[in-house]
Amino acid sequence: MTGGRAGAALLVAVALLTGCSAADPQAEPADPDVGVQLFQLPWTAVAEECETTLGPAGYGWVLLSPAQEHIAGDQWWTSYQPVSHLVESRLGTREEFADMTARCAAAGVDVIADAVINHMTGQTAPGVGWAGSTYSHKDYPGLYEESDFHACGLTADDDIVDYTSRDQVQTCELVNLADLDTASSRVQQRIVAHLTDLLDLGVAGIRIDAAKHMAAADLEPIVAALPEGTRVISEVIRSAREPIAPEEYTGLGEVFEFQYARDLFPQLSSAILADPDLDGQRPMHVAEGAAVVFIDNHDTERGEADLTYRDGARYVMANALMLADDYGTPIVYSGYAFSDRDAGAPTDGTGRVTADTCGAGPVDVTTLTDGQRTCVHAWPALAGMVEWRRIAGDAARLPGVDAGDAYGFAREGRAAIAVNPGREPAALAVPVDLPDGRYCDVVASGPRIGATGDCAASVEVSGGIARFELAAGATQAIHLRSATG
Ligand code: ARE
Ligand code: CA
Repeated sequence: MTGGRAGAALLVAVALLTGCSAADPQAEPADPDVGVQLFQLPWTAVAEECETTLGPAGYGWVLLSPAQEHIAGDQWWTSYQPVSHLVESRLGTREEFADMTARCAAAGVDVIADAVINHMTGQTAPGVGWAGSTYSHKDYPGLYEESDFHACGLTADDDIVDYTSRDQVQTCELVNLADLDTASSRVQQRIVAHLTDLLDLGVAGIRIDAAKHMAAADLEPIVAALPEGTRVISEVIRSAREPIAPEEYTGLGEVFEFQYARDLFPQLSSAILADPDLDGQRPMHVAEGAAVVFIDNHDTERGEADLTYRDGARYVMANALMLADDYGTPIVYSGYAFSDRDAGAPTDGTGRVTADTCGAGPVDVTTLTDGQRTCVHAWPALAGMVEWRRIAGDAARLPGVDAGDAYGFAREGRAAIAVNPGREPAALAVPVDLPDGRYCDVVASGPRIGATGDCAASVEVSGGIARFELAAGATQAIHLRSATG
């Protein structure tokens, strides 16, 4: 990370000139860069989270669930079957959407919309959408007609069967979802109109749902038609067995890097952690500036993710390591408890999703009942690590140390973290460039800048060594501004 090294070099130069230690006790938090996915959370509740938890904790952006009109039904995934481009859904009205983006912006939080533009519904029978629009599989009156859709003709029922076939993946139907002919300029114009509408309503950018299922060349003119500075994050699930790679989409903006969590999970389950390549490109990862990294999302928590909200401290550990890293832009995931994969968030008598919000404070994951919000973004440990990351800023990630099952590393002159994924308590000495003293552990205590509450746990630093005492399964993290007294 060249910026990090240059920044660190500058700090050292300043320290030499002023005769201070390299550690700068006045370190100001860097600009927020961490995102949070508030899965299936209504717009009124998102606005409240921006004001009460996200803005104050220093999150920089929030990813929504899709906002457009969708098919009727209770399942969460009805959101991913668009019926029209009206911004009316079980998550809220157009007015509520506009109010949310304004309130989030005022709280310093950008809003990123989830744009479902590869397809319309997967229904075989005609129906009526949430906002009253009628439709059938390949007919959306006033918007799309049969000729606007692909008819791939490559499989028996035009559904994607073989992900090793680029043509199938991009022109056949993903789980029977009517596949738009995204190469057509007529379709592109309608998509651009929808995205422009979302931007006019105040979003800062978009997630492109199912981007793998559209040729990057189809997406290029769409993205080029959006205002300069629009943030674009493509969902392209990496698979070594498939021809379509996330790298094809980095010309459009960022991509979700699915390999990141896949690399981390086996390290945590085996309790053998190792440094990533700290100087070069990480294998099987997109270039650092293009990567949005995450431990889980709404699909992987229902599928491949080893760790989810249910895992409590180990989930915190995974998220803390991600937030402490110097690769990519992290996004934290926050949804609701479920045992049925398809179950939607709780609704009121009218079918609207209820606007549950989170107070600050720890959540006992063992007592969550189905439908209850997990509030992961508000967990003190996560909010504490968001603060830690802002203090670490662009300081270099230093080589890690390990002892038994414990592993830890420092961000030069700013912060240190240690984890113990093993089954026994462990002590770990991490070299840090911090002044001697006691430092509050922000994982146990939450954010410390401006905090008035007690410090729940602390770590001693002396002679350039932070001495962590880690219970089995524990994570501890300290930073320049978490010194006690
Ligand atoms: C639902 C029903 C289906 C039904 C369909 C149409 O479950 O049985 O046929 O409706 O009626 C979500 C849900 C789906 C849901 C769909 C539409 O997950 O269950 O279908 O909404 O309501 C691939 C794609 C990737 C996609 C994942 C899920 O490449 O883009 O599949 N992820 C996004 C969203 C999803 C969403 C959609 C796309 C659709 O995040 O939430 O689906 O808008 C390998 C490949 C991956 C592949 C993966 C799974 O890993 O490399 O590319 O991901 O397998 O197949
Ligand atoms: Ca397609």
